[in-house]
Amino acid sequence: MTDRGTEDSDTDRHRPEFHPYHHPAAGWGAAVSVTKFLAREREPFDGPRAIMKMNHEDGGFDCPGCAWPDDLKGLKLDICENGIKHVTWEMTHKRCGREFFAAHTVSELANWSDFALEDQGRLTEPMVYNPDTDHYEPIGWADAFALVGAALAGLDDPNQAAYYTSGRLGNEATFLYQLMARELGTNNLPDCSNMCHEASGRAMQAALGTGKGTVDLADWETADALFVLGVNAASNAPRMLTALSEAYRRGAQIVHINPLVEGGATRTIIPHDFLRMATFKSTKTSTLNLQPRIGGDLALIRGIAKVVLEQSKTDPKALDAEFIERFTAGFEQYRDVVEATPWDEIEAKSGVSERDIRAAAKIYRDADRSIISWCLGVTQHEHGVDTVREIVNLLLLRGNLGREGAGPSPVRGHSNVQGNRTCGIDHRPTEEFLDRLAEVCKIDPPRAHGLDTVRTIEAMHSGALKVFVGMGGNFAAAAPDTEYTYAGLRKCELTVQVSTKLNRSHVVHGRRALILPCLGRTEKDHQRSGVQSSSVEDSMSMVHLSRGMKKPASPELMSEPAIIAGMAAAALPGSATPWQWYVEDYDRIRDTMAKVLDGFEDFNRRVRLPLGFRIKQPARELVFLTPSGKAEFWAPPLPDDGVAEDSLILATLRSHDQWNTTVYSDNDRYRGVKNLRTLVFMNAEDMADRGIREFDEVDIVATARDGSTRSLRRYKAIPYSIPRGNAAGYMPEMNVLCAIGDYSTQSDQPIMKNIKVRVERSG
Ligand SMILES: Nc1nc2c(c(=O)[nH]1)N[C@H]1C(S)=C(S)[C@@H](COP(=O)(O)OP(=O)(O)OC[C@H]3O[C@@H](n4cnc5c(=O)[nH]c(N)nc54)[C@H](O)[C@@H]3O)O[C@H]1N2
Ligand SMILES: Nc1nc2c(c(=O)[nH]1)N[C@H]1C(S)=C(S)[C@@H](COP(=O)(O)OP(=O)(O)OC[C@H]3O[C@@H](n4cnc5c(=O)[nH]c(N)nc54)[C@H](O)[C@@H]3O)O[C@H]1N2
Ligand SMILES: [Mo]
Repeated sequence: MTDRGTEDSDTDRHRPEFHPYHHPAAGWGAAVSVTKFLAREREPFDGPRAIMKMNHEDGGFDCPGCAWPDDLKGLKLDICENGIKHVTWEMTHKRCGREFFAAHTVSELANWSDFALEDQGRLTEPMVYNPDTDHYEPIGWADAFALVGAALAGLDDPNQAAYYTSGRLGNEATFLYQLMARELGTNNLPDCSNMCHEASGRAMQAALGTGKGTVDLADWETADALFVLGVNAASNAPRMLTALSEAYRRGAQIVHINPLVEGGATRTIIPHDFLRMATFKSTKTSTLNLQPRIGGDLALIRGIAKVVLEQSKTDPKALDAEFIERFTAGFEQYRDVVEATPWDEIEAKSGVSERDIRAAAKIYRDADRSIISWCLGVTQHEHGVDTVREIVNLLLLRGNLGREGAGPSPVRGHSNVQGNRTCGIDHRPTEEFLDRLAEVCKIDPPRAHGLDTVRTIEAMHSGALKVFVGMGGNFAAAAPDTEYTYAGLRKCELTVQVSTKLNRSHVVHGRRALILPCLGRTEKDHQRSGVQSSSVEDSMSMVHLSRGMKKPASPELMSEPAIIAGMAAAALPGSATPWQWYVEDYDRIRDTMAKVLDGFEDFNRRVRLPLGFRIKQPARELVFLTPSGKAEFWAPPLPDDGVAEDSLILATLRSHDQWNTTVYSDNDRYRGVKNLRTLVFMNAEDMADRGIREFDEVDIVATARDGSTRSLRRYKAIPYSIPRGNAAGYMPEMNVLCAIGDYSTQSDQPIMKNIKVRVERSG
């Protein structure tokens, strides 16, 4: 099918298409896509102007998109297509006000698509659900807070409420939010991290005594080898393409490890390099692409380690013996386990040949400095924690830690998801943190661990949870087991959603429900002492200020800190915490944070430095806050997924044109797909075995660990370069297939990249 211009009939224009993509990532395709998007959101002028103010050295707001750091030199305008879409999405001129809610019942809206809901534009005033009319109706802020306060104060036990955070929330609001929950008496702080990088945090905490990566962008600029596992960089961290292509140009080796060869894994036009864009010059972004089977990373890394250990018998420089001796524990045991693992097991479990693994190992051995970077392809598995630990094991073998150009580098998701954890969003807080909080804030925080995302949904069902507060995000759509999660939310006595746009979580709600609309990151936040800034922390632990400069979408909007303070003051009438005083001037919140949080000393001054400041990583200084005081090797067994003959392992992914639960269009440019999301990417031979041809309609039936089944009907099969036995399709639609009980026993993360399915032609 070809593009036949404007005379197409409507059906033709929306007909699904699939043409494998052979162009470099970013560049003109991205520019055209941005232009179309800006036009649709009616933002052709404001959009670009806002973007010029984004990510700048002093002033401007932090891109609300991904958590990839800004260029350290602060000189380049390092923007990307998806960042532009993201900002523009927030700045749309469309409004979703009281007239809209008066015109549609909630039952009607529940039948709308996710796209149609968000497409109504920005929410403008607080709304409360009226069960008698089945409409959302306007409510004043004071009444809304009183309603929340009464519901929370009326609970038999503070643990009957949960406070969800999506990773957009700024640090100051984050701090107030966790303070509110803990002053009320609960650690029920589920967050999007529970579905995202929980495995990374737990693995690195255990191995290195810090839950974060240890490298920064300067390290990316000096590494000799970069290993990128389970990241779709061109779509989800596009500014990483700049780092990859610059690395390639200076001669570094780049190894992509991914069951799919993604858009950014071959060539790119550097997103901000307009001259290269104009001349269509692309740069390579890889030296080696390996396609393991889904879930095969641990075995693959083990294979690389096996080669390194083997070489060390004849080549003493293959290992950094001095580093291992001085800074690590558990090496001998690890070595024994690796040496005892046979190649046929490594090949079978990784899906990669010994020869290819040796090629990757050679790159690793030959590099003086290596960075290993990963995202959801590694974490959303039963063995996510073990796999990240194996990554750390491999780094330790050659002392790739605590020096320039080397170390672990998880690619975080939401723009401030890392800051949320740093500032107290954790359902398993440490005793030291709670002690400091108690001392500085004069509260008596609960010590028992709270509920994470999966446990929150289960508690909704059992009746143990009655109030759900969502601070951003779209819990109903993002969480696993869609029907089960919906039913849980509907059982709540009250659901409160603090949001910028209408989404699924507003129309799948509790007996009573509130929508509290807030300022977005691009907007001016006026408080008593003047215009406020909030701070955020990127993937590489840089903390800096973000200041919105756009006129708010509606005069009724409140900032997130102000909404939290309003709820807290209403729920805690006797509180000694000066909630309103904090909101008048965010410097006051920062002064308190400086006393509670490690690494935030002198916060107000340091955060105003031109590029902000970097939170010290003890592991980077080779200080390991582990029980042994050393970096710990760990020798996990290789996992066995045990898939039945007729089953496939399915991974749920993002398309190029979406932000988590927000879908911008039905296109996925780098995968060559147009006008289609209800698809499943399959290996051509797996299709042939089942008598399935391109675009045939298929049913996908997932079998959970407990034997229960969930299904999606009439999806279209697309032949794709993916290992046999594997399949992939889009989140959030495919959350229907993720059973609530199928979470990792290591991280408690839903295993969203490892769903056992059968695919058959629709009957
Ligand atoms: N534009 C845009 N940017 C985003 C987001 C967005 O939705 N849109 N989301 C943000 C968030 S919250 C996050 S967490 C990140 C997510 O960023 P990614 O982790 O890139 O997100 P996914 O789309 O889930 O893609 C997972 C990648 O892992 C691969 N994969 C799947 N299974 C395996 C496996 O077993 N092994 C390996 N090695 N690879 C595997 C897939 O092929 C895919 O390339 O992006 C952030 N940035
Ligand atoms: N099957 C499957 N499911 C997944 C994943 C997967 O790979 N596969 N990935 C998981 C991951 S990594 C993540 S991070 C989660 C994401 O889960 P969430 O973070 O819960 O979801 P988002 O789609 O990012 O949230 C979008 C909503 O946030 C609101 N919003 C946007 N900006 C703001 C703001 O500035 N303030 C406030 N208060 N609200 C705002 C808008 O109303 C918008 O509708 O999904 C998880 N779910
Ligand atoms: Mo995420």
